[in-house]
Amino acid sequence: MSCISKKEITDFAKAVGIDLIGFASADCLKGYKSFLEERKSLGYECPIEERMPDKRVSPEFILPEVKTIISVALSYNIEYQVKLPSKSFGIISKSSWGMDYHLVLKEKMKRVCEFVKSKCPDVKTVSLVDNNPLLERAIAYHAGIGWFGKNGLIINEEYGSYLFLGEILINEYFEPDTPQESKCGDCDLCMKACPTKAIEKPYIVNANKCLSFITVKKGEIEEEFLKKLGRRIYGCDTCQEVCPFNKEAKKVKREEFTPSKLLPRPNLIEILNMSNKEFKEIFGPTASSWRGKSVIIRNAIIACVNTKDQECIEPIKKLLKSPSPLLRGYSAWAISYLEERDKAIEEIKEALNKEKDGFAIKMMAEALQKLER
Ligand code: B12
Ligand code: SF4
Ligand code: SF4
Repeated sequence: MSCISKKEITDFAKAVGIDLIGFASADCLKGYKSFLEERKSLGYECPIEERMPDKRVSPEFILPEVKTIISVALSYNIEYQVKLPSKSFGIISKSSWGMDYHLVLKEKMKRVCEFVKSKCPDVKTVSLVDNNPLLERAIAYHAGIGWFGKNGLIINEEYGSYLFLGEILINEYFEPDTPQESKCGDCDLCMKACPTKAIEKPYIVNANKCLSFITVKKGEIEEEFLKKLGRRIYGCDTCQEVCPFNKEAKKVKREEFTPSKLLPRPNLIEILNMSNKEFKEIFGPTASSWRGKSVIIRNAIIACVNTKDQECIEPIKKLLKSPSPLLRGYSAWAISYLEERDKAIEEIKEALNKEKDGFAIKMMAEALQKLER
């Protein structure tokens, strides 16, 4: 393109704090349609993914004149020492520390688009981060940002895999960059470490078994995942924590991702007692709030049971009267594990007598059955 070069865009993007940038052809996703159809037939697709394979591989549905996709990546591998409380704590994935990355990355991409338009006034651009049907990892791979790790994540040799991805669709042609060969080699540490064996084959993640999805799933969680959730309140970092490329990865100083009100290891009792206002203040500015308060508190209840934390009993007893049937149901379930048997039977029976919601009744009845066996 004559009005601006790849180098000028790259230099400007780096100047506004984008760590990695690459260029991919607008049709780089076309070959993935059959892969998506196979994945769907195997039941690996989770409900929060776009269902229509055509939409997933067609940037022209978003910008009809698109010729190039500029892929950008922002590291969230920040310099930060996590303080481990002695007890009653949950775990928040690194991807949700500090400010919501959608906003942080979009702001930087907006500046890149403005810069391009200042040189090329007629150019059309669309910026995307996460909430879009396109296969962002495949775009990053084709733009040479990194390779597909066996855990499914895009890994860059210098920055590792703690990267957020974004794209700028643009109606101008730029020479595509070269994809990188996988450097995973014989390593299979992520596959071994995954608590649910969600990485069913190298590079293939069954999203329905991934704890990251389970922490945002609405409603009831299948029995087989309850213990495996451990202390996780939002997301899962296990397959990245064990990755040798993250051990060596460059750390970044990034104010935006430094934890503020929501700590990486938040106090479970505070989560259980949280009002709507406190939820908005603590979780609202981060990427972990989109599923709402009840899902986060449900996960905290499960973490209390998994860590056999007696201090959780009183706040959980209060949740038996919560307006949320999900929380009333999970409180009864938790009381059957944490409370002394006779007291637990009495408390759950009292709640069950007043209960009208089908889900909560089922959870309470199952908790009683377990105790009276
Ligand atoms: C739905 C979704 C999820 C779901 C499903 C994830 C999954 N693995 O499928 C859940 C909730 C589980 C999830 C979890 C996470 N997610 Co997510 N998620 C998405 C979302 C919205 C769509 C992903 C998707 O469609 N997956 C389905 C499959 C088909 O797509 P894929 O993962 O790209 O699969 C590729 C590979 O399998 C590869 N492939 C297939 N066959 C083969 C064969 C070989 C040999 C090779 C080499 C490759 C290969 O090609 C596929 C097509 O790209 C994207 C944003 C987006 N629009 O893309 C973010 C995104 C993928 N998530 C992201 C993040 C950060 C996470 C978490 C780390 C968050 C956390 N800490 O909890 C975890 C990681 C879990 C994991 N191991 O993948 C980042 C990934 C950044 C990166 N470095 O790769 C993205 C890109 C969001 C963003 N904009 O930054 N996520
Ligand atoms: S995010 Fe957790 S559950 Fe999902 S594949 Fe990685 S280790 Fe497994
Ligand atoms: S842990 Fe090993 S196999 Fe898994 S993504 Fe990292 S290098 Fe690849």
